Amino acid sequence: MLYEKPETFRPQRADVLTVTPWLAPIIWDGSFNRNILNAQFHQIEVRVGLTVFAIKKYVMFLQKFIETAEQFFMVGHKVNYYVFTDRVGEIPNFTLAEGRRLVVLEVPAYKRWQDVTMRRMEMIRDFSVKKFVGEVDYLACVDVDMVFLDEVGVEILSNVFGALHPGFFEKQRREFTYERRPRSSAYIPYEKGDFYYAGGYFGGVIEEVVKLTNYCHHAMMADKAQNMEALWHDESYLNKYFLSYKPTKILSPEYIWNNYYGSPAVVKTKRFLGVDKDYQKVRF
Ligand code: 48C
Repeated sequence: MLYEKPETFRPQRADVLTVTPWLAPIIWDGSFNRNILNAQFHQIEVRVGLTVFAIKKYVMFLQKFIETAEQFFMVGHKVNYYVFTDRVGEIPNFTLAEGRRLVVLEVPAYKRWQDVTMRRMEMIRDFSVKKFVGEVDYLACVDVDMVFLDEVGVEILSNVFGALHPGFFEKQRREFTYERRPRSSAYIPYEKGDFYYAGGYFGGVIEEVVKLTNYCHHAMMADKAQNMEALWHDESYLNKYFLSYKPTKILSPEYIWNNYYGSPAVVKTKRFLGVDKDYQKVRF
């Protein structure tokens, strides 16, 4: 394989931070060579799981999610789509490329949408231990009301990774919508915090995903026991986790974008985009 020599005095991106103070890479377009990475991950025959929850009305997002994932997510590698749903009969039939399969996991639907989103942590933890650990090497855990528009490949893989929230990557820490009530398990004071991570995108090796989801679930249950629920639900608990247990890789907002935030030049490609939806129609 031939490629340009990496140049000591020519950083790949001069406009954005591409490594954190704890030496975790921040993945921006132009800062990596996917051909080299694909060769590395093909060598180890990597197996990647993608978890997605399609509970109640959100089953409507699955068609486009899977169709576009087939075009852009880990193309050429082994992928298991793990679809958690209460509506098994409503999951469309998909013809998937070689080495890829879709596994439907029936789970109960919570009444409140806050509980639906928060209980994902508990469910991902439980299925990781009893199923995923034997089937895949890495997991990516994402929202379903999304579509893939560009390549999302093995460049995202690391021991434990998160993604910069598109609404906060240009902001200061005191502007982050962390949970600010000291009584909550998700509490982060104004003088702390590295980044604001999106709740709809995290992952890593199974062992690390189990630690992350278990921590977040227990933190939620501790708040629930004192009748509290963090400001942004699972996203608040995820941000608390990543403050103490820092991600080993961080994905730029290219990996979880929403057009509500326009098209800043620094975001050269919107790889994974939130689907505009009428919340009234889907949040019963
Ligand atoms: O599957 C559902 N059904 C619901 O009724 C509410 C939430 N969800 C899951 O939680 C979906 O996977 C959503 O993507 C996720 C919560 N995230 C969102 O609703 C927006 N992306 C913020």
